[in-house]
Amino acid sequence: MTKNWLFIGLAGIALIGCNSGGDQTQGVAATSGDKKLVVGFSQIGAESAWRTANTESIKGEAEKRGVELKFADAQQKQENQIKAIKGFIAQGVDVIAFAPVVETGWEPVLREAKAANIPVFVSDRRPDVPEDLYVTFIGADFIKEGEMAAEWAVKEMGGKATIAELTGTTGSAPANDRAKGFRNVIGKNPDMKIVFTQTGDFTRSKGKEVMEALLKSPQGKSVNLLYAHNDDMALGAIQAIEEAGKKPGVDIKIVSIDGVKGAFEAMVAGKLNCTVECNPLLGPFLFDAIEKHRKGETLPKRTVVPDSAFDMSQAAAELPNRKY
Ligand code: GZL
Repeated sequence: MTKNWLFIGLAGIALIGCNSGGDQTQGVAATSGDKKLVVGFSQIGAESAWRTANTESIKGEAEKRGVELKFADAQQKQENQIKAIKGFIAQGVDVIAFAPVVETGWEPVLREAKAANIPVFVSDRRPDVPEDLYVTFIGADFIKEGEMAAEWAVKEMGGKATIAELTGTTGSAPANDRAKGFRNVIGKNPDMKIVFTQTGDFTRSKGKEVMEALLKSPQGKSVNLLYAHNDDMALGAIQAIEEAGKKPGVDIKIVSIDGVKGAFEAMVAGKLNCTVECNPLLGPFLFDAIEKHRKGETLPKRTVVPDSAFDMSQAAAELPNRKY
């Protein structure tokens, strides 16, 4: 089966003007006549700076386009997301969008949305369901992000390192794929050895806690490179490394993913060495896709938002440009 993927630049898709509301074939605007477009959005939670920026982008774009947004925060629990989606179906929203906290367990509720003839748009993370259950999936290529992190690490460490890995939420697409991508590259370098891997659930507090325990263990003594699946866990680990009397960014080099402002500030301070950007500002992409769909256009099943990597040497110049 050919993959119908679309790579879009960060400028996003040009907004296409729409007309009347309601009829999915004639094209609709976010507001038309007396009825606002109603979108139910199930968000994962508020676990990281990335997620906060993602939420602000979704909410801001809905407001800008006059969309009535029903927003539900699931506190990182899948059962809360499923409950929210069922609620959106019961309320008869026009569109459902969600960021699946983990990959599996979505098929029954998405079949209910399909039976109710409510189109579903996937934002940020991939669900493991048949493609006919959603219109399109908009998000980054997490495997590529893992590969970019590893390519930087191999170069920085001269192909030899003892690596600790802080993984994201167990079962989530970013955790699965960032681990896979990292190993795609590390696997080609026998002296790059991953000796420890544990989840920090994408949070700063858990990242600190896990790193504290590692540094107290015999294994921790030999670690000279940390790979964190997101910046928040890396920032927590930096605190733990300092409290253990070691220099983050020097004694233990650190590469992470997201590209949030805190990571750039840590790089300027010499405590973080590289971050791979993962753009959270998905609001414009999502609402462009919804409007194109309602205009009757066929969308690609996959819209990849591209990423780039930034190291310590670029941090000071890039920091003022950061939007999140
Ligand atoms: C990635 C996103 C991840 C971020 C984390 O697209 O799903 O979830 O990397 C966030 O910061 O918690």
